[in-house]
Amino acid sequence: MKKIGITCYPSVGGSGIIATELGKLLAEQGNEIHFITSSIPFRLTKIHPKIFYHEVELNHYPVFQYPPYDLALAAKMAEVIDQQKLDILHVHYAMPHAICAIMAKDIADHDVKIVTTLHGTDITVLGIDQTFKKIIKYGIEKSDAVTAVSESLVKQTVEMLDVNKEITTIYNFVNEEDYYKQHVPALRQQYGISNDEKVLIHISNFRKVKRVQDIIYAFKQIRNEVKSKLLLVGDGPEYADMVQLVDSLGLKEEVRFLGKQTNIRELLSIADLMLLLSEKESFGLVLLEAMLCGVPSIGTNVGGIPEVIEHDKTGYTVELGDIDAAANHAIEVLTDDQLMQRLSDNAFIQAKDKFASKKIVNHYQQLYDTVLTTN
Ligand code: GMT
Repeated sequence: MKKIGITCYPSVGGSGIIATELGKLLAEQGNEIHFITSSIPFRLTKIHPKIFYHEVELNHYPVFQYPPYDLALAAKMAEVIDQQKLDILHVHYAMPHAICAIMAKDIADHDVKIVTTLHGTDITVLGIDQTFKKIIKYGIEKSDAVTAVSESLVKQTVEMLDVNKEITTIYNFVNEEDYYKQHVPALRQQYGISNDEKVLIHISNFRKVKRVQDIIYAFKQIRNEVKSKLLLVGDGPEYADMVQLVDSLGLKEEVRFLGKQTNIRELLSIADLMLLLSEKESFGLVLLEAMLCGVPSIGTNVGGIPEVIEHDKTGYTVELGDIDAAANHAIEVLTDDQLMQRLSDNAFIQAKDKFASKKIVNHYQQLYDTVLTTN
């Protein structure tokens, strides 16, 4: 049994989901888990006797223009390391979490090992900024072990930051108990989807990198050939522009904007095909969620996406911005039942095998063991 501290961004997002689900599964294996976060991670909904939550409090002192989150987090981490005698502090996101963890390790009296998991945006977005480059590199190099969620992210981190540190790829996972195909015919009706219509789905935070407009343009072509509806799930900076684009293309009746939703499993259960045409994506957790529900995907040949979607086996990958290719593959899949069945079966098998939660959690456990037995 180990005592493991976990820090992540607790609000909605793939990294927060991974950190929380990892904590839950590690607790089920008998470890004691201490979440050190600014609010309760949104997926931490059930009480577990081996899971504890330590809140990082942000006080507004008049001398500070902004509350110092980083310092408050480092101080809380040091307090929890000493009080709980943590063996491992596993932080998700190098910036600022790895740096805070290193500071906390220096402040604390009890010895702790720092494991940092890179999720993508901390490198691909923040790493471009010269101001942060050195501090992210420092956080990575001073960690006792570093993991990244895809081979592509490892490569990118080494190239962009010139880091002198071994980075282990540990893929993301999804708890198989939460994602499976459900029979929900009423939901189709509620969204006005008729029996002869196919359903395409996109789920994201509607940031620019997700290129939601490419999905809408591809859908316009798909809709010309296949009777279908597009479900756009999520919210973010591009949302209003996307609503306008759908209006201007005359697709208001065919495209449903659902906003943020919690019951993704049910929505995936009525979907035939997932679209993720991002320009940056270290992994694309939604692809894996879809695969477990037997939904194949069309994604861009970008970042970690080709490690998740196996071209012509579990879906298709297309070049960034190649809307025609995305639409053509979608039309091919949606009009060929045999092809659809093959991709759907393969996607499900791949999710259960290559990305099995048990396998991934064991990989993290092995890494913790290695870190604890080496200086
Ligand atoms: O996609 C985002 O903008 C959110 C971000 C996050 O912090 O959750 O996602 C990143 O981490 C996920 C979990 O590892 C990955 O599945 C996403 O691909 C990655 N996003 C990007 O690389 C843009």
